[in-house]
Amino acid sequence: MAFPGQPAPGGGYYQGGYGAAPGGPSFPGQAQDPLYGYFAAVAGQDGQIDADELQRCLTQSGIAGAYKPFNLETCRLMISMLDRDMSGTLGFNEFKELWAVVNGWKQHFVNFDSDRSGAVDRQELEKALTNMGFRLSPQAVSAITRRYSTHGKITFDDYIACCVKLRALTECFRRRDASQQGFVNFQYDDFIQCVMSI
Ligand SMILES: [Ca+2]
Ligand SMILES: [Ca+2]
Repeated sequence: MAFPGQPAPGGGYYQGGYGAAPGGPSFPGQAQDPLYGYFAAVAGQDGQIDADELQRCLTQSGIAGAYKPFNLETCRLMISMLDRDMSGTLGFNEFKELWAVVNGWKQHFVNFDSDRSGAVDRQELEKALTNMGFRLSPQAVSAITRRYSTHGKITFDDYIACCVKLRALTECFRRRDASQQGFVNFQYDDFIQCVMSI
């Protein structure tokens, strides 16, 4: 059953052409992956991408296009979202997943930024979130808009930060919602760990 904040059935995060490998990451021919050389160059000697390296790589890759490049806090958010082994950095598989997710979100943003102003408004954000499978009340969308907009407009950088947080918190919630009914009992300390680590 879908509930507020929960992607609708069949509307998972990776549907709609995000390009992630079906059935989870599995990269036997890692060295042959076109993204691997790029990853290795960015990651440097430790073979891991930290927030500084991610910011540099996202800026240089031109993934933001004509939009303002990502700020460091957004890069930290992105790392916390996909840092599955809790190392604080991204390994290749984690980076590859991030790459696919960010490209998917960018596509959404471009689609909903219909006047190419480089920003979306509340209505456009609501459509984008619904399209991504989030079921949120108008009050929730308004609260998100207040938090992530400047003069009612949400820039690409803030939009990605918003998507990252929403996705990470939804996953955090869903992991605890065994019956998928939209209700979870949180211990205070667990709640703080969830929210403060994102
Ligand atoms: Ca590194
Ligand atoms: Ca990691």
